[in-house]
Amino acid sequence: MDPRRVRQDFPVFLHRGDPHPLVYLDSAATSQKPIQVIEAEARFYREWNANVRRGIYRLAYEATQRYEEARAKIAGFIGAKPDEVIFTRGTTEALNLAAFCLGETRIHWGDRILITEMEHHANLLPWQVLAQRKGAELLAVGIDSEGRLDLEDFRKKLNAKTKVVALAHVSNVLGTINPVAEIAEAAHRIGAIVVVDAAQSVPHMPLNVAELGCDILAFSGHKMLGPTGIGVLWAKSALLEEFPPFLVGGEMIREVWIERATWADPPAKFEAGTPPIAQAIGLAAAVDYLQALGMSAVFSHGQRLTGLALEGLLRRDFVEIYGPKSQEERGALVAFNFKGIHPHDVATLLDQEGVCIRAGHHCAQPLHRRLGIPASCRASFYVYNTEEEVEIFLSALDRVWGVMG
Ligand code: C6P
Repeated sequence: MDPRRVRQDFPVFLHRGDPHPLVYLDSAATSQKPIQVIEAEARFYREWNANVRRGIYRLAYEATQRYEEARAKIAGFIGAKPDEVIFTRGTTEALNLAAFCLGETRIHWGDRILITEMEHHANLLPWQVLAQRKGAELLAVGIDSEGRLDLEDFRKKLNAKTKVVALAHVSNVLGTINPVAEIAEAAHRIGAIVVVDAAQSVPHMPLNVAELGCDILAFSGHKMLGPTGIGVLWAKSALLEEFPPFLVGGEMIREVWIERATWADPPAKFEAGTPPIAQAIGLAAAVDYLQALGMSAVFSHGQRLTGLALEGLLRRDFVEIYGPKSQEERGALVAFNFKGIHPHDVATLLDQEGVCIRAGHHCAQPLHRRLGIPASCRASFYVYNTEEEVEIFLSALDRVWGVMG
């Protein structure tokens, strides 16, 4: 995979080259979009725009067909069946849906929900609210000094009362790749449901839900070259049959009376109202784009760049790094701090050189508390980043240290 060739498909790099070429190292927050995705969405509006599942005229039929084709493509990307794929607004909504529905069907007073200390708030707060609503117990599995999941702590906390284990596949701060298959096997032995927040993994690595062994998986379109406003909840058919609807309204019903209603089959049962039609079509174009690059190549490229960044950061003694020190255990991002300097200052000075990184708590406050820091800097990499950009980033860090250190 040649990132220089890939970059040419991303209009933002042509439009934002002044006064510095854009060095975009914040794809973990949201990725840039290739022209193929932008065009696919625009083409829908130009040529097929109609609401789906409603009209009996040809235009509406074609719009519905394109929307369902998008679902099938996205399902195939994660090795799932189309009817198991629910379109949501993003990972956050998908995890809220999962927590709400599991709360209605599986969680009772005194049950245990296990999460981890490295969760994004999107995979913490829905469980926290559910635990409070149901009188369940919410426990977090700890991490070791290098930010790996403490599997001994997991085994200790997993007991017969545990009904749900919810964890990130890849941490958005530590970068740690969690051993989901191993965790799922242990959780399934006691009958718990395994929910995976795959927001930081689906965009970056080949992923198959059957091999991963989870029951529910959530991810966002905008972190994988797709549009904002669309994400996916994948769940096993049996769970989707068992779950009540999350949102209610148009298009998710079979029959409605004033005092009661019956529900459509999944996935429609979970897609109340007009869905994100153009966004689904845009996301399918993003899947086409990633598949043309090859997900193994996407993964290796991310590993190579993050490995270079990690090596460079480890060589600088004014930098503190969070997460595993070896690249094999990480996804395509690295969080760090300059000793004694606020991450906002680092990010602001980098911005003056055209280098975009994220600074803050990255929606993972309990993790930052556990690390003993209020915030961190984070650089993240994707298909359009080059080795040269990693070098620009590292030498910009030296200049920042020269000014601030
Ligand atoms: N993380 C980041 O800069 P949404 O916002 O719903 O598309 O995704 C939420 C989410 C859930 N889980 C993980 C692991 C995530 O990384 C994110 C989004 C962004 O790290 C924005 S805070």
